[in-house]
Amino acid sequence: MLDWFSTLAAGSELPMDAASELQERGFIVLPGAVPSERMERLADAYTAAVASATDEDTRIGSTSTRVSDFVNRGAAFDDLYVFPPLLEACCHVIGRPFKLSSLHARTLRPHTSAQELHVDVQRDSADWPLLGFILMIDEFRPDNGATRFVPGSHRWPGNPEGTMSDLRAEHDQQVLACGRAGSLLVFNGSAWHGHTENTSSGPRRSLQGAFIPRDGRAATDFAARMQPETRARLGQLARHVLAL
Ligand SMILES: O=C(O)CCC(=O)C(=O)O
Repeated sequence: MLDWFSTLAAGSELPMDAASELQERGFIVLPGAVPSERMERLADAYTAAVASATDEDTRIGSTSTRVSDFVNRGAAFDDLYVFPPLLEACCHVIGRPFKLSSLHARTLRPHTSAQELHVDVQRDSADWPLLGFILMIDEFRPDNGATRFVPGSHRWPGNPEGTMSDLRAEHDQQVLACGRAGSLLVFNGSAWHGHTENTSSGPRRSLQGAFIPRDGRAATDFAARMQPETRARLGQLARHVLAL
């Protein structure tokens, strides 16, 4: 059997400066992960997939609408979770064999408040370390809810809830992860983060997911949900990443 982890870890698709920034600051933005000429089609596919999802797969929260399982919503989304720089980032952050835990759409609606600063996983969980990623379907800007991060916080022993009295308040070290549509935000799930206020009149659309250690418990059971048409087009690497 192929040793996928060693093969991926030996790759050189993630520039060295990006790898060290991810290690030091806990997040990076990779511009042009999806070339601008492909973004209109991808955004159209996103809108169609969100519109046709069942109520069961759709969660309407206070700021965002989420639709689960973008592994099974069309070929337009296939490249994202096997994007080589993303898988190399997993090797750096997770450090051992990993799998996809979730891949969902998140539309942050216009005129919504900031999310609480949080981490995605507790250190004593089987799902730690977690590597999160967000593909910007729309540009992420200061006025439309760009994700904020507290650089270096993935190395701190505490969590925001143990440290801050108002988790929605600005943190004095926070920075915004802005980028053009098609940029890929990659982050260590222990970094303190959350979306900011969307004061604009437009939605901020994104595809978001997470990778976890292979022996962790995936948020989505991709094996159980696998559609025959998806299975038919999956390559070996995708099958491995989905733990099929
Ligand atoms: O949408 C964002 O900018 C961040 C989302 C996030 O942190 C989460 O859903 O846990």
